[in-house]
Amino acid sequence: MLSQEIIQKFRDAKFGMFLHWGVYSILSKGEWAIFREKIPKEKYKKYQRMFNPVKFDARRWVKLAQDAGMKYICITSKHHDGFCMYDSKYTDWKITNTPFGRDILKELADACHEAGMLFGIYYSIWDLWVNDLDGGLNEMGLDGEFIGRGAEAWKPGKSGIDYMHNQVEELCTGYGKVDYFFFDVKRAPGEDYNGLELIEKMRKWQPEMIINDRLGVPADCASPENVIPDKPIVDANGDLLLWESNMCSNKNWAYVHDDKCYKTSVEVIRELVNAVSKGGNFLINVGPTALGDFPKENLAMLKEVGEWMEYHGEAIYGCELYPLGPGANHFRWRGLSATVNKSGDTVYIHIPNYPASGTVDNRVVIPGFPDREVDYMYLLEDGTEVDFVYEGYYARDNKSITLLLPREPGHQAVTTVAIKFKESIEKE
Ligand code: JFZ
Repeated sequence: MLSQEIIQKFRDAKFGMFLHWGVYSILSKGEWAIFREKIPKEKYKKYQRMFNPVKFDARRWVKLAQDAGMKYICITSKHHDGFCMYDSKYTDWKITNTPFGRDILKELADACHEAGMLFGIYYSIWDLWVNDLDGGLNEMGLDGEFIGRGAEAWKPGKSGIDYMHNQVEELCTGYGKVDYFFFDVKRAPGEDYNGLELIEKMRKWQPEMIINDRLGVPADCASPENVIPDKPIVDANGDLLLWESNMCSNKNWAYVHDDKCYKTSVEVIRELVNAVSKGGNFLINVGPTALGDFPKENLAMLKEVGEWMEYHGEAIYGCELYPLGPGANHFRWRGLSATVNKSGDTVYIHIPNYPASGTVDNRVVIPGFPDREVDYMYLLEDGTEVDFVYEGYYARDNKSITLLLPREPGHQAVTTVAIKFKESIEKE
């Protein structure tokens, strides 16, 4: 197992960018295009001849993520269509055999290391082109359902497992430090990839790398998809586990020209705050175009998220969930949430959609702090002091607190109030 220190370092990073990018981006029908469109494999090969993302600029991508307040990125090195976005020596079906010819993973890894951005690799275990590793993909129906032997019957074979272990070795040894490894995905109970042995090898290649839980063996990070769980993810003892929600920014992972259902910055900020207030990380996806651009809707979203993060980052990075007292459920049900910084001297109350949610006029009632007395409060966005009174409806002992916020709305996405306590001042 990894040390708590390494786990905590990744947890503290909170916010990352997921990138789904490959030859399928040309089809613009999602990363499952070959299956969904039932394209014969021979025909699909033409996308290797077509792939030429002349706008790709690794440093620019990393800067866009950094300016949005993200601390890590995670890119598809290979999706289920088997196409390698890096120079694998085990296949010709790869980026270095396109007109573009450059090792995209290498350029991104270098740009991340240069910028101090944590670097993560997504790797699909299933591979349409590899015998013994196709996950039944060659027998997949329109909606990804098995139409052949069926998921239950499918098992990976030795040559496939070797291929996969070899590629994981390439990825873990050829790209400098890798901070995060995102396997995708063991689905059927019969799938066994010698995962324990692989993880043992991976720990040697990258002793500080977080490995997600989709290889089907115990690993470091749980990976709920397209949802923020209702509650923190904990182990049998109730201790918080490392977890990260990964989420599309529209309705697809890879670029789809026709999919304009992009999340706004407001939605993304609220999802992030929701995840962090439950002790989790948040990985928002971007599907770059065939040319290597980000969709303009994503660019706008990233910029605005970055503006919010500039003022609110202290309530996110390195923070923990704050277990409020009696009334916490009611408080959360209203969409309100809380985080606390490492030293514990500041609690942050997050109010989405102020003044509409959970508020009466300019008042927001929060459960109190039974053993601490509040000294002062202010808005993170501009430092304006927030008045408060010890009253409300959460606890009979009058420990509820009513925040008296300014009349005009705060940040539309999430207005955050920082609360400082008397004891923490006296300690100094
Ligand atoms: C997988 C991929 O099939 C998909 O294309 C994308 O890359 C996504 C991130 O991962 O799909 C999954 C994997 C796991 C679950 C659902 C979809 N899951 O655990 O619910």
